[in-house]
Amino acid sequence: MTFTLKTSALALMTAAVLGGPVLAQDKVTLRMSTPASETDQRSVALAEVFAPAVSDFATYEPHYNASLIAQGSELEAIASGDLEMSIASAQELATFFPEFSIFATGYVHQDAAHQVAVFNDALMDPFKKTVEDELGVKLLSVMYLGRRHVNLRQCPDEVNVQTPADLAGVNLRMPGTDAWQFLGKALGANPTPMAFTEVYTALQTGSVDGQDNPLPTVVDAKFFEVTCQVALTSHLVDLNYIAFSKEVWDGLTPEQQEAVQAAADAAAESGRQAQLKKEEDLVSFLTEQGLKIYEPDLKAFREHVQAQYVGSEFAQSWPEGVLEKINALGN
Ligand code: KDO
Repeated sequence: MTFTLKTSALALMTAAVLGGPVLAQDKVTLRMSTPASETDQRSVALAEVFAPAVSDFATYEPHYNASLIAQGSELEAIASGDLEMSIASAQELATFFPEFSIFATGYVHQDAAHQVAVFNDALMDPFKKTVEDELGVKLLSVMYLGRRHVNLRQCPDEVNVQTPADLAGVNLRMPGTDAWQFLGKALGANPTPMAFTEVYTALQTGSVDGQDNPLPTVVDAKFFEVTCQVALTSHLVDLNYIAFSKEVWDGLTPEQQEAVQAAADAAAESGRQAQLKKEEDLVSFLTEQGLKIYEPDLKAFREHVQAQYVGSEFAQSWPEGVLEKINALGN
């Protein structure tokens, strides 16, 4: 005991005099809250790529399954200093800044590469600046969540999803913000708001008919155990932004800021590749599990969804010319 105390006292003095390694208590703690599980590819990328890259000066502290902050309240928590990081959706940002609904609109982003091109383009600068100035949140990088599809309890002999008309009367769980609910309606369904962590039980008990998420989430959250079909609508190429407290950022040295930015970009890239691979591989896994997976009339879905946005209150909030710039960055 005495030996340990003396040793650590000596280590402290040496570190103080020689400017030695940062001690654990000097490190900044980065609490990250998400509704996602620990095995979700975005969580894995942050834990395995982001965390070690900043570990010299920061302790990454992830909280999964919305165990620290409820889904949708993370940005407020960062703004009030109760959280340092989250993976925020454009739909959540749209509750503060309606113009973000452009990135939450069906059939706007074309694929993962398009998301990256849009995020890194100058068109994003005013969006990022607004979030930084008004919410104290920095959007560091864009994470790929994947192509969202319609996943139902009913089998195709009961509900065969070919066009939006086939979703009439279907209670489709969508996350609980206006932008999500609008998308559910635009698909032709009857959207029901619900937190992600409640979806499995709701599907199991039949309090909803279905939900929409990318295939990796259907597997990770085990929705395939309580559903019968996936109609590959690809209605939203979905994303999350790595959101970081501006107050914490401002307290870092320029070298540390550079390291945080590089770590976020590397984690996003690693998560993106893992998620893309899973999307490709999981069709056969889900088919083996007995799910019926098929492609509906995509033209009918795209045209119907896009028509709902034209003239909507969301479209009215989009800054002039941004949709054209986004489209120009695609194929
Ligand atoms: C969901 O609630 O369906 C959703 O996919 C919405 C996303 O924005 C994201 O928050 C995600 O849940 C969670 O990270 C859980 O995967």
